[in-house]
Amino acid sequence: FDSAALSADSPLPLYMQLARHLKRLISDGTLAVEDALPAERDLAEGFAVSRVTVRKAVQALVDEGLLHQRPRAGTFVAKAPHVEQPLSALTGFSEDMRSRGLEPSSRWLSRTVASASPEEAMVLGLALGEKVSRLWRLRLADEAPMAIELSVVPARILPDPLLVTGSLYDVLRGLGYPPYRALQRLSAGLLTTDQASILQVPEGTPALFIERRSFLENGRPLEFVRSQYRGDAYDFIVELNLTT
Ligand code: 16G
Repeated sequence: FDSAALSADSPLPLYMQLARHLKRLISDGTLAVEDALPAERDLAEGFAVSRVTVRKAVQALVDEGLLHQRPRAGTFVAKAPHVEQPLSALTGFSEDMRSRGLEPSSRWLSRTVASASPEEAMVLGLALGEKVSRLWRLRLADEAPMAIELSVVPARILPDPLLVTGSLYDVLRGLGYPPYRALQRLSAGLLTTDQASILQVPEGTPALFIERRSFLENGRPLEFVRSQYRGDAYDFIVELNLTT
């Protein structure tokens, strides 16, 4: 225990400082998935704080899905849900998670309307200077971070990212622009320090990088997505057929 990690002079309440410190121990791998957290009493002594402070810090991380409690067994570092994702159907994250009984949610990393970059203009078939809505989101399942996703949609289709409070695909369908077809590229990579900290996994954790381009039924581009999926949380399943 590093009681110097907490400071009574900080404007941040002690329980939040402790929660932040425990989070760091999880994200740098000191506390691994399924490791038991030391007993409340030991944490309180080790960090020189009250048991109430420990309880509040632990509860905050339970609420965030980083820890889970098993009655009479203790508190453990939570595993991300493991998802088997077929690659044959054009579905969105929210519907994928719901169909597995997991509750989808998102945290905004940023949202902007801006002129398309040259790359975005080329991919989305836009004139230079045309506007796009950019939605950069952390996607979670039952509060566990699963993927980081940057979706870019022409602003004449989605004029304002603020229209999206839950599922992007639901909003696009509601606006009369249902995704009809998509091309997807999967590649393996290592997460950068920033990506790892957003996904709350140790730096250098393997990930799947997925790019998706979706199209409308008339063939016009609808979205361009770049995402980083946790390698430990996903298996992608493909059906193979004999070609004749
Ligand atoms: C999926 C799609 C992404 C799409 C999102 C919509 C992949 C690799 N990506 O994550 O392209 O924007 O679903 O999800 O599958 P939503 O409807 O929950 O916002």
